[in-house]
Amino acid sequence: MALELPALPYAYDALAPYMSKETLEFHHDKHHMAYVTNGNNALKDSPLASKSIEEICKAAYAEKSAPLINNVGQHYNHIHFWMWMKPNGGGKKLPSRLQAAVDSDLGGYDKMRADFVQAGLTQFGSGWCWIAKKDGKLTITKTPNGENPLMHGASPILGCDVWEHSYYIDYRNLRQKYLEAFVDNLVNWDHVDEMFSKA
Ligand code: MN3
Repeated sequence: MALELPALPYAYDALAPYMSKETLEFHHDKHHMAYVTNGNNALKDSPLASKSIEEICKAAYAEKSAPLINNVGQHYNHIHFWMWMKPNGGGKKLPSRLQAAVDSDLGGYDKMRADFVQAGLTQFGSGWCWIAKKDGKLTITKTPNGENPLMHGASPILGCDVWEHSYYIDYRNLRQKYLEAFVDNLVNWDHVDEMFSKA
C-alpha cells in the first residue's frame, strides 16, 4: 500500500493570519510530498510495506531504519498535523472528557499550555512536541526530527511541528510565538479528542 499525500482539510488560506497560505503551500505541497516520495522509495522491497503506517513507525524505530523513521514517521506526523489544526481553533474549548484528563494528568489547561509550549521551545533543532498517552496517562514530550511517540511506546493525541519550515515564513525565529498561536488559535480539539478516545 503506497503512501499518499492527503489533501489539506481546509483551504490554503484558511489558517491565516496564524499560519499563512505560503507556509501551507510549501509545507504541504513540498515538504510533506517529499516525505511521501522518499517513504515510498524506502518501502519498496521492504517487508513492512503491507503494514499500517502506525506499525511501520514502530517497526522502523525498533529496527533503527533511518529512512523509514524519518520519512514514514514524518508522513504519519504530518497527516495528523493538518488535522490537528482548523480555522478558529485553539483555546480552552476542549471536549469535557479530554478536559478531565488534562486536569487530572497535566495539571489543568494553563499548565498544559505552558508545558507544551516549553517542550516545543526546548526541542533543540528540528522535531516535534506532543501530548501523548503512555501507561494510561497523558504526558507532554518532545522528539527529534521525524520521530513520534508511537516509536516510544506511547500514543500521540496532539503534536506540533517545530521544524523551521513550519514557522519561519510567518514567525521568522520566534518559535515561542508560533507555538502560542498554535495552541491559542489553531488546535482542532475534536481531532485531539478523537485520538484520545482511541489511545
Ligand atoms: Mn513539517
